[in-house]
Amino acid sequence: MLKSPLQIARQGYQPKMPVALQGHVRLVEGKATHSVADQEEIKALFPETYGMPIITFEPAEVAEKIEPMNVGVILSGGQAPGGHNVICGLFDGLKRLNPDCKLYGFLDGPIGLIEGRYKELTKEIIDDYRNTGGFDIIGSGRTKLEETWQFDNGIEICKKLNIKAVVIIGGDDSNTNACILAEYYKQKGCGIQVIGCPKTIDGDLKNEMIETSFGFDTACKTYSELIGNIQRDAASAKKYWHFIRLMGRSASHIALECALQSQPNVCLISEEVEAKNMTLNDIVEQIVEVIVDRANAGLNFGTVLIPEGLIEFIPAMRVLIQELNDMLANNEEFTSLEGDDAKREYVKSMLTPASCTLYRSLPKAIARQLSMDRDAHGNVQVSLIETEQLLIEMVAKRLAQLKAEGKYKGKFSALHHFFGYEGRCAIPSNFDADYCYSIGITATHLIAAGKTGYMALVRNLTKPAAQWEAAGCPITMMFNMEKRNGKMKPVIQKALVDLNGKPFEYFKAHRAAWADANTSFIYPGPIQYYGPTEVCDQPTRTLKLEHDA
Ligand code: FBP
Repeated sequence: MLKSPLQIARQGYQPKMPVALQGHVRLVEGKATHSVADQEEIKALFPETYGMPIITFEPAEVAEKIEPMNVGVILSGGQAPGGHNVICGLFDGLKRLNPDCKLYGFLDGPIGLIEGRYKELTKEIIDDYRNTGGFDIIGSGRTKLEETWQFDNGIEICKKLNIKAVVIIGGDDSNTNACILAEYYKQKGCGIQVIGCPKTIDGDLKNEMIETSFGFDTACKTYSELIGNIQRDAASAKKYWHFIRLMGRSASHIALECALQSQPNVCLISEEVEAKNMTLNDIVEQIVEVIVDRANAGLNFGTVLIPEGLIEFIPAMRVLIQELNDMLANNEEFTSLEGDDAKREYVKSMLTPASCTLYRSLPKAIARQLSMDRDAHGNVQVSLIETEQLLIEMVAKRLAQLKAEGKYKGKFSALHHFFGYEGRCAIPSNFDADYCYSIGITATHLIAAGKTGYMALVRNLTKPAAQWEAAGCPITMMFNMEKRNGKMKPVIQKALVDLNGKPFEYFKAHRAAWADANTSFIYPGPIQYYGPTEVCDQPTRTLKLEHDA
């Protein structure tokens, strides 16, 4: 396979690691833990895995004698830079413990475990994927691992391959299910351990224990580079407003981090939109105000960042989307209708009056996207809704009105962009390469110590990698009870942008200056892999602000 010079150079990169993981390792058990909320319910649901201690790691003088063991690994959900390095860390960690250990990858996500599809990950395969982006080493998928028959299928394949532990690399849902699986296997006494690892570019898997999910760093740096390039073009040509939608299914962490890195003229934060109970028109007014002010100073250009999940955080839109979800779930009458017009009329006739008015006010293309694009679970797929186009259309309309009233004299020419898939498989930054490799090594030590129902973590991430701290955290500790599909379920709470948190506070204190006629764009440039540490190894602004670093 042909490789670029950078690919070849990165294959030889040795990830930096916390001191505690560099040689022989000793596990230290802390005090018993409890879940963040709903302790009694969660304890009852997880009798075997509730209350376990947090585990930390210390350098040891001598190696523990470890019998050869086989481990299986699964990549779950959307791609995130660094996933391959978790697997490389697992492989190297296992071989260090005992060269006869084996690592198996289950193919295409959790379905690989359920259907018994796997491949052994040999040194040749692993070496080819060191420090690379993507999940293509074994593939990923979104099948939910939640039914007992699936768990039982897992036992069969693990017994066949003599697998002692399964490592699940995924987001909040996948780690929740990893814990349910761990509990099930422990209750059954089948001897299979389950360890989770925190992945998602969205950055919404974080809490007291998880400082950041892997992939967020690289994805945000990739998008910020592109935003910076666009901003320089905008400032050079002086004729376009760029509306840029950024991935992040629900939370706006990516948009916020990109704003902190690039200082656009406007950045919308879905969590604020919801907290202020804003309507679509309020959002349009907010953007229009900045455009008019800049036009008054002769600046008919700028950038607007829009989080992917925005549409679902506008309270009235949320109600409309919920009505559509309920209406369209397994609706054969709707599916059998021919043509967009018939479908549109059907939808209008079924909505409540308020939602119908909102639906009718939307551009037809957006209304169609809202009513047609559903995922396998019957939910609207936000990554397919072109919110940036919707806002451009509405802003243009409003500016035309203001022009007619003599209140706007500028020229509005807008271009739209969506950055998501561009960043999910980027070559991992040094931060993600180092972080993920250390997570993989941590997971091997947890497995060797017989732990199950734990998440492999690395903390103290604003410090140089040598000072990072590896840990194992019982997943039950992160649980609370939430209503899902009408039933109360134990889940890891999704972390939305905290409107009282330091990253948002900083943004709030500076956004007026960034909107201002004096352009304050920052041009972050591409991720650097080689060079001074202040250029190559820095964590995100979010992480630094959250930890006063
Ligand atoms: P995960 O939560 O699985 O990490 O995926 C996140 C994400 O990249 C979102 O940002 C985006 O909305 C979604 O996946 C896109 O999903 P798909 O890959 O199925 O198009």
